[in-house]
Amino acid sequence: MKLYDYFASCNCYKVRLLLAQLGLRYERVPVDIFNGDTLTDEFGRMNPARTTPLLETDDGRFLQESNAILLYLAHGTSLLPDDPFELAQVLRWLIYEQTDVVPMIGGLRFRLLVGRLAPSDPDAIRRREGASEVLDLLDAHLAERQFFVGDRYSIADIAIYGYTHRAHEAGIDLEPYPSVRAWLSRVEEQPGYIEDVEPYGENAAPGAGRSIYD
Ligand SMILES: N[C@@H](CCC(=O)N[C@@H](CS)C(=O)NCC(=O)O)C(=O)O
Repeated sequence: MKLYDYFASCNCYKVRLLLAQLGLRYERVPVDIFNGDTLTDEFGRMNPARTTPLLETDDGRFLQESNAILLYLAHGTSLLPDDPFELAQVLRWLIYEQTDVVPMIGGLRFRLLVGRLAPSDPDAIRRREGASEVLDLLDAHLAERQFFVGDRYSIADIAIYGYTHRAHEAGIDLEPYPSVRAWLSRVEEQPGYIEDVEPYGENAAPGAGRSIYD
C-alpha cells in the first residue's frame, strides 16, 4: 500500500505511527502541500478534499481522512476493540480529535510555526482558549484511567497523541495537565513507537507557496 503524506503534518504522523506499531510495510509518497502538490488534477481525482494523509490500498482503492485510515488499518488488531460500546467510544474520541483537538492545538501550532498568526492575534487567542478547554477535558478523563478507552492502548490514543504531543509548538504549556503528561509518556513506551514529524518547509509561510490555505 501507499501513503501519500506531508512530513510536518501530525494528521499524517498518526498514520505513520500506527503503521510502525502494526509492523506494516508501505511505500511513502511525499506530498509537498505548500508546493501545490494537492492542487493537481491527479491528486484531486484521488482525494477531492485535496488533503493528506491519503492511503492507497494494494488493490488501488483510495481512503481519505486520517482517522478513517486509522480505523481501517487497525481493524482486527488489538488497537481497535471488538466490544460495540468500546468501539463506539473509540469513534467518539476520533470525532472529538477532529472537531476540537485538531483546530485548537494543531491549527494553532501550524499557524504560529509558519507565521500565519502572531500569538496576540484574536484567532490565536481564541484557539489558545479552546486548547485550554480541550486539555482540561483530556486531563480529567485521563485522571481516572491509563488510556482513552477500556484502559487499553488503542487508535483513540494514537489520534489524540498526534497533535497533543506537539502542543508546546503551539505555545501551550502542559505543566497544568499532569494526567495528560503521564499519558504521553505511556504512549511513548508502547512497542513500535516512532516520532518522525519534521519541521514545516519555508514554503509554508503565507504567500511563499501554493496550497489550499493560500
Ligand atoms: N480531516 C483531515 C484533515 C487533513 C488535513 O487538513 N491535512 C492537511 C495537512 S495537516 C493537508 O493535507 N492540507 C492540504 C493542503 O494544504 O494543500 C484528516 O484528518 O485527514
